[in-house]
Amino acid sequence: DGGSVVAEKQLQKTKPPQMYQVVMLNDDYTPMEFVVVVIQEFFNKDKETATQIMLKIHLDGKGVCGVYSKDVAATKVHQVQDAARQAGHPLQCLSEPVE
Ligand code: TYC
Repeated sequence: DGGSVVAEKQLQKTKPPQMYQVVMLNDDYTPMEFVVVVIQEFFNKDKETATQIMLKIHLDGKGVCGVYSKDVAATKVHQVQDAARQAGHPLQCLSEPVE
């Protein structure tokens, strides 16, 4: 009946959740190898991919390490910030909505 058509349309209208990209920023002090290890560990990249992302950040000033749901992206940012602080490096990381 009409009610179930409306219910069906409402179900189909449900949007996927907003995704967030985790962006890493360049600086003059954090060692390249540290950035590569962080990208491998927290963003599940192999060494070659992590190296390419690190070099992109180094050359362009910033780069996307991965795209996640809001809460997972926030966790990645905290993991990077904690690792950088513990190692005494100024590495900065943030998350922002995609689009
Ligand atoms: N620019 C740093 C250097 O020359 C390397 C670096 C790359 C730092 C990426 C941060 O997000 C970064 N040692």
